[in-house]
Amino acid sequence: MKSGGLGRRPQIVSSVLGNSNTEGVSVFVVSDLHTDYAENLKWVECLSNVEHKNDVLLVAGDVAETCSMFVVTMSLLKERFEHVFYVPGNHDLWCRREGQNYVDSLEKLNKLLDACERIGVETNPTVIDEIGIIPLFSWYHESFDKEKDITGFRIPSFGDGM
Ligand SMILES: [Mn+2]
Repeated sequence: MKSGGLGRRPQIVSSVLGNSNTEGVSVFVVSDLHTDYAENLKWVECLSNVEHKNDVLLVAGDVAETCSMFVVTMSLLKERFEHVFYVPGNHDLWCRREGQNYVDSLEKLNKLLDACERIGVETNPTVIDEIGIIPLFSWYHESFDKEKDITGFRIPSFGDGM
């Protein structure tokens, strides 16, 4: 097991999918699963076990507040998707429900990244079917965005066709 998640920023690695799916890979994005809530965990459990075997899921933070629920959730997702990517959200790093398990949020972050490695969840830049996926460990505020909104482009809901 590698030590430490911070400072671990390797090169982009090509990834070859071992399938001949002519429809190509679909990339889904989800955030704020908050599976500490039973109904949210149920939603994850109900995601298809067969529909997304070739697909990519980007998990954009706030999976759960405890490491144990994080592992349960990410394992369920990895069983359902060929590739699962993860970037941390603020709730994932909270320690208030972890007892004495972690000195601070940075220690917890390293544990979460180690868990991702064990489960097969990806946290490093990777190319899948010519799509570069670059997980960034940083936070965003809408005030950072000075560009005009993109309009006339419909992104289907995650629940469509699930
Ligand atoms: Mn949230």
